Amino acid sequence: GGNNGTGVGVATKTKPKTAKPALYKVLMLNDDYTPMEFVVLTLQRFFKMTIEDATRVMLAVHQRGVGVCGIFTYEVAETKVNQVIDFAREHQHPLQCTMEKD
Ligand code: TYC
Repeated sequence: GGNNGTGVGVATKTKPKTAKPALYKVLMLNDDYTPMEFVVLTLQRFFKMTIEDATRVMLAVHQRGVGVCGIFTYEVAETKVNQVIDFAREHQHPLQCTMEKD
């Protein structure tokens, strides 16, 4: 609030800045064995993608080797990576997922 040495206050307000959290990309990795349909299902389930967006991301990963599923805070990204890896393992697919600082 303003008070320029006069003792007279001016009602100003500046927002106290809170540090923005670091963000992390969750990356899906290609492999030769996981069925395309399972990758699409995984992207829909854990990243709330439509079937159209999930298919686009899956095909990009299939063609380029890696693709971004989303960008999250550390804890959310870590949870999603673990959910994907657990889901794939349960279905005996080698699908892998990782995270990197954005
Ligand atoms: N390459 C796999 C196949 O041909 C499909 C696939 C796509 C696997 C994306 C993993 O992250 C992945 N069946």
